[in-house]
Amino acid sequence: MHMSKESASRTISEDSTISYEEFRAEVLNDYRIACESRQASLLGRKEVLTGKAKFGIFGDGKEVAQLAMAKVFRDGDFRSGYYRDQTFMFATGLLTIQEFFAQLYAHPDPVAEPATAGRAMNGHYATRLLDEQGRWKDLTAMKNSSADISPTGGQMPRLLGLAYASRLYRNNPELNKEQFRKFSSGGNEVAFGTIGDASTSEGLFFETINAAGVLQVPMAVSVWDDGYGISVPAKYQTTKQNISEILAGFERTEEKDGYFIFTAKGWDYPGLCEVYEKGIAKCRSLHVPVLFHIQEMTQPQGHSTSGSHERYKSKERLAWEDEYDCIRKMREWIISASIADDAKLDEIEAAAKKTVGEARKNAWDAMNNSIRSEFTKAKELVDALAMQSGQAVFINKIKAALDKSTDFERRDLAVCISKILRLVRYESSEAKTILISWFKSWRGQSAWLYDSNQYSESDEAALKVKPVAVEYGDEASLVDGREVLQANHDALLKRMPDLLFFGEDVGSIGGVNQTLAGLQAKYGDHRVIDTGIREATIIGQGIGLALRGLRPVAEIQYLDYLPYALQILSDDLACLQYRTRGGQKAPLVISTRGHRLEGIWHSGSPMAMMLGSMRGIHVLVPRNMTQAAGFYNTLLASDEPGIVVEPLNGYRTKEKLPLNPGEYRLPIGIPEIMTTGDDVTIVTYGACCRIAQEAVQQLSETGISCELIDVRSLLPFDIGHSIVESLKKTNKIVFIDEDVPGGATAYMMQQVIELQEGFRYLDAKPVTVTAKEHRPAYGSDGDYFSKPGAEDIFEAVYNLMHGYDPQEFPSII
Ligand SMILES: Cc1ncc(C[n+]2csc(CCOP(=O)(O)OP(=O)(O)O)c2C)c(N)n1
Repeated sequence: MHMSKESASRTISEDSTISYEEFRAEVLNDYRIACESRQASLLGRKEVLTGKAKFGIFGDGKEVAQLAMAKVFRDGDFRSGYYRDQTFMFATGLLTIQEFFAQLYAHPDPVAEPATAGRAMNGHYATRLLDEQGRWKDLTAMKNSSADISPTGGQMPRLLGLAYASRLYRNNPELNKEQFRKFSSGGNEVAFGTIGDASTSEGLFFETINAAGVLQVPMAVSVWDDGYGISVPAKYQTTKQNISEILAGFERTEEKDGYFIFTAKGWDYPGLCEVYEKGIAKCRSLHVPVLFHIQEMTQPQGHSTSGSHERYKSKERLAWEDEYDCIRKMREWIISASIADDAKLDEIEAAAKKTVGEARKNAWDAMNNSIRSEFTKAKELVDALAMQSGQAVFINKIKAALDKSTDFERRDLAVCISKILRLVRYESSEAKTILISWFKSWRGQSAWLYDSNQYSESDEAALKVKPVAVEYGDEASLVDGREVLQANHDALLKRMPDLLFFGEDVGSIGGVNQTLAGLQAKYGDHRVIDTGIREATIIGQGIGLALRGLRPVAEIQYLDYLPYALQILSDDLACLQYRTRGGQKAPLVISTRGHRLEGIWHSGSPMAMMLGSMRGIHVLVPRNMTQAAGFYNTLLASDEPGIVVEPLNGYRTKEKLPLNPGEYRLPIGIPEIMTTGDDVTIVTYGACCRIAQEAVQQLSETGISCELIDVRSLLPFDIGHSIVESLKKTNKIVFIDEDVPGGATAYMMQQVIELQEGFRYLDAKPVTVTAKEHRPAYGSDGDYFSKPGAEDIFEAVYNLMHGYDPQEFPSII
């Protein structure tokens, strides 16, 4: 490739006013970063193959395009990408080489490994958006990366929201206020996405591409195309084996909105710089989505350390990859453009090798030094114990294993000490007491490295939100439940300029149950918004908005459709605080409705599905709309995500209209005793409360007194352990819901019987009453024979009493 120095300098730099010397320095600096990144990949693989690290996945073969992308990435911008992006992270200054190795070694210290603190495998990038107290930093003053996840394509839904936030910040004048300055500078931020060519086969990719085209947001997606998804070539992945060709229908025309689509070769440094400069300028100024299809990329070391690509790539392909290696091509171009000679480039390469070697060593030493002192202390205490023990020979044998250990895993230490303490279980000595005390405290601290930040630990944590009582006038009017929510949301929208509701049918008609009726007309279509039918990206949209400081309420029309979004809820939202060790948060509120309708896909109460996959998101199950509103208000006063399952049969049920909508806050994790009683404790939630109430009435007619408890919130569950207090009185307990057998009732039972030690107070076996295993059948009879009704509850409780006192309660059937 030949080009003049002048045209080269114009092409490479966003700033065409720079001198030739500055241009040359920029090119050589890029070359240095590319070489360092390649060395990091090569050395990283060695570390895995020699057993120092467990697994490695690297960005070799993708370096040059990422240098070009980094040039147009500005403060305030966000990345949502995947495991190949190390060069971009180095080039933008978001990752040091030492941090790269710290992650490879899983160093559990957020200072050494700021992205995940040793919690995610290598190649999972993130920047810390929060300060030590969990408060937002000024995101406009730094470059940002949302936290990567492993499932391919999973970065796409969040990317949509990151881009959509710019649109809102630019177009909503109410957001042009001091309190939002740290999140956006007039909506000028671009959200950069990266994805492998094979991962574009995922539905999430297409759903996101379509949604961003509809919304016209500043989203720049780069497809790194190396022709394979692990071993499977493009012909099995992509129609026509060409993602930009098949996305051509999305391209913008004179008449219609759409995408700007660019293609470039992954080894063509000046060409890449040119397309990124051009594409991002349009994306940023016009708020138009842009697709960069970067072709002819390579993978010099194969997919990951788990296999070798010689198994599935032909000799010809391997030879081509060698010839078209992007760094080799960049070097050829530098020489042909007379920017530097061989000697200069050799010098840069040699220096890169040295720099990376040193950074690796520093990362390794830092990791080991942090544990070494703990080993030394433990060995001292074990020696002291051996001196005072009859088991010295055996103790020393176990300790010898510790002495031999060179890779200093805390796990090894924990195993050894546990075994030693078992040996001396019949002895007592001062040394033993000291060792036990040290061990307990050390084990607690070590566990904390991995068992913290599941939920917010900031002052705004949902559990710290102060409750506010609901207020009623002397003659509060009775209204439909949906009006209670509508009044609440109206008050919230008025008070919170950063709040927005969006989902299917949410905007123009105000929701399928009219809980937002009239509010779009009142607050505008940038506050109360219709979306396409696309549950996964509705959630992604919410995550991205929340990451950029807005307060989104994303609606999933019915709980039965949550599974479309479940992967993103589980893999992205629920573990965000955890996987960044408190470095990021996305306080997204999800609104949905469930229970008590009829039919296989319109009646679900798959609570165990949620409980098993959404730890990290509060799961709230109000029994009426006043409670639901109280939960929305609490969540929106906190910095945590939560889902509110409104009871579907409650929208037309009459409730009193509160005087303080948008203000009252219901505490989470606090059950409510609905009826007091002495014989049996009944624990339930949501729509089942009403059915249980009916059964309680019928049971009272047979002389059985029930204490009915509405748990109100499943995650967290009864944080004050109040249910066991009821059990102490009744000594009998029944758990009821309409999930599958062994579903959420089993979860509640575990919480009360095991965690709250309820087993101590039982006079009879604990009972669960649930729906059947099959999905609920349609029609009133189908419903009756599929889900628990008042008769089922009556029977279960009565039989329990019969077992306890057959004389007083003779069997009925
Ligand atoms: C949902 C999901 N399915 C499968 C995998 C396993 N997996 C990891 S990477 C990968 C190939 C991805 O190929 P591509 O998108 O082309 O990216 P490349 O690694 O080539 O850069 C697969 C199948 C995964 N991580 N997530």
